[in-house]
Amino acid sequence: MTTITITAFEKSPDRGRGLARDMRIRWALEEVGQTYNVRLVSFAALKEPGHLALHPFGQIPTFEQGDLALFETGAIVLHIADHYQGLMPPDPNARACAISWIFAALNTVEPPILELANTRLLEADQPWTAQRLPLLEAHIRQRLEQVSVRLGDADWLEHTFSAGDLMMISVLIRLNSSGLLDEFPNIAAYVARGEARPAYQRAFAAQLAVFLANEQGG
Ligand code: GTB
Repeated sequence: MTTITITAFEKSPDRGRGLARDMRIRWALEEVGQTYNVRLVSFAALKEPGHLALHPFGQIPTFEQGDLALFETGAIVLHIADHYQGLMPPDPNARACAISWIFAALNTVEPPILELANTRLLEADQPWTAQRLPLLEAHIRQRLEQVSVRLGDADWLEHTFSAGDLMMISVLIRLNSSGLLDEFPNIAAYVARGEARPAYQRAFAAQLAVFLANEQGG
């Protein structure tokens, strides 16, 4: 099988805490047992023609295998799940449900989480921010409540672990340090279940190793 190469930040701003989006791809590849190479990219190189040919928005991650070059984590995880065993139920209806959760994670749950993160990062000193933050947190709470109701006391969103869970947990992990997950114990436990998976642990260690190597190299 042709080698898989993904891209990741040369110096991730999260200092290897697993928040950059290459983590989702690493995790998916670990779940299906596929080895992969990583090409580390600087922030400057992201916007250069070589990388823009792979990713029109000049971002990470990308996925290359033979003639195929993909961008967008949703598309990449879906591709991996469809081509290797371990992330997609074989039944066509169950597959369609798993895909619904990938879209739900990216289209419905992630946007308010990103809005909160961006407001904290980019608008912290703006006069409107103190009033805006509770509103943004309320948007997130609403989504968490809805996911919490659907999840109930199940381990995973649809019977068995799937690419839908991988994407939903990847999105929710961003809230780990916010305190918001503590309000929804079943979601906190769901995220912890995902993080405890050996494939997640291997992926996390691999991306942390990039940061640690950088630290040592100066
Ligand atoms: N919709 C795209 C996808 O899902 O693939 C979004 C890809 C994306 O946002 N990539 C980011 C990127 O390349 C890295 S992950 N940004 C550089 C740019 O746009 O110029 C986002 C990210 C970055 C840093 C942290 N962090 O430090 O905590 C977390 C998440």
